[in-house]
Amino acid sequence: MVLGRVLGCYSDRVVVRVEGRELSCRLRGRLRRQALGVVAGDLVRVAAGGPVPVVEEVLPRRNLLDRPAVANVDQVLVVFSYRDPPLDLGHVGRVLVAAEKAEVGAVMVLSKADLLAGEERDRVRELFHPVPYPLVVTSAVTGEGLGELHPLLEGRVSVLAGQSGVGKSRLLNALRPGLGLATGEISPRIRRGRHTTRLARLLDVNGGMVADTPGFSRLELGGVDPRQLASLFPEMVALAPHCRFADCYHRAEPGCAVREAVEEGRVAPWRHRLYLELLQEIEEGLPW
Ligand SMILES: Nc1nc2c(ncn2[C@@H]2O[C@H](COP(=O)(O)OP(=O)(O)OP(=O)(O)O)[C@@H](O)[C@H]2O)c(=O)[nH]1
Ligand SMILES: [Mg+2]
Ligand SMILES: [Zn+2]
Repeated sequence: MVLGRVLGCYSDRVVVRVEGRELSCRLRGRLRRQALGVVAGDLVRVAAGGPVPVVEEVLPRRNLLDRPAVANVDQVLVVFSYRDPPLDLGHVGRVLVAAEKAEVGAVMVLSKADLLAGEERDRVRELFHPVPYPLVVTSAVTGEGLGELHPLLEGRVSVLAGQSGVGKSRLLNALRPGLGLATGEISPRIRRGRHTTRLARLLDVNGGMVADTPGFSRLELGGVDPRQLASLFPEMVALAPHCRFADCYHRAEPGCAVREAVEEGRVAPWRHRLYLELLQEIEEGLPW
C-alpha cells in the first residue's frame, strides 16, 4: 500500500497523486457507497499492485469544506472583484465565516484591480481594513499582486472560493502559466459568471496545491449556537468580554463593546451587519 493525495473525484474514478505520479484509481466498494467517502484533498492508502490501482482507505481528515467538498485545507482564498461582477460583501463575508467554522485560514483576494480607479481601490481598502485577514490586491491582466500571492501558496493546500465570474480560474492561469484552465465571459445582461468551473480539483501551483472550485455559495450554519456565532468573527472575539452583559448578543444591548467598536471604525459595519443577519437566520431556524 502507498500513501497518496486525492487531486480530483470523477463519476467513475479518482485521481490520486502518489510519489509524484498521477494514478487513476477505483474505489473500494465501501467508500463508493458513502456520501463524501472520498473527496479532493483526502490523504488515502492505495493498493497499487493490481492492474487498476484501488483506494482502500481514507486517513482521518483535518477539516472538510463542502460544496464543493475539499478536505485537509490550509486556507481559503476568497476572491472578489469590485466591478464585473459588483462586490457582494454578504457573499465574501459568508465564505469567511464558513472558513472560520471549518477552522481553515483565509486570505481576501481582490481580483481585476486593473479595472479600478484610484478612489475605488481606496474604497476597497477602507471596507476591508478592519477585517483581520490578509488582503491581496491582484490583477491577472497586469500581474499585480501575484508576487504577493506566491509565498502564501507555497507548501500549502489552498482553495479558491468566490462568486462565479470574479476571475478565479484566470488568476490561477496567471499564477501558473500553461495551466490553460477554461475561463468564461461574463454575460453582460445578468452580469454573473457562467460557472465555467464545475468540479473541485487540486492543481500544483508554486510548491503548493490550489483547488479551483465553482465557488461556495451557501453557508451551513446548522449546529451553530447563536452564542457561538460571534466567535466566527475574529475581530469580535477579543471585544465580547468587554460588553457590559456577559450574555451580550451585540445587537442593541447597552454597553456593547462590539457596537462601540463599529462606531469607532475598529469593526467594519458590514461585518457587524452580516453577524446580525446570520444571528437572525439561526434564530429563525431557516433551512440553510
Ligand atoms: N479585466 C480583467 N478581467 C479579468 C481578470 N481576471 C478575470 N477576468 C475576466 O473575468 C471573466 C471571468 O473569469 P473566470 O476566471 O472564468 O472566473 P471564475 O471565477 O473562474 O468563474 P467560475 O469558473 O464561473 O466560478 C473572464 O472573462 C476573464 O477574462 C482580471 O484580472 N482583469
Ligand atoms: Mg472558473
Ligand atoms: Zn456586545
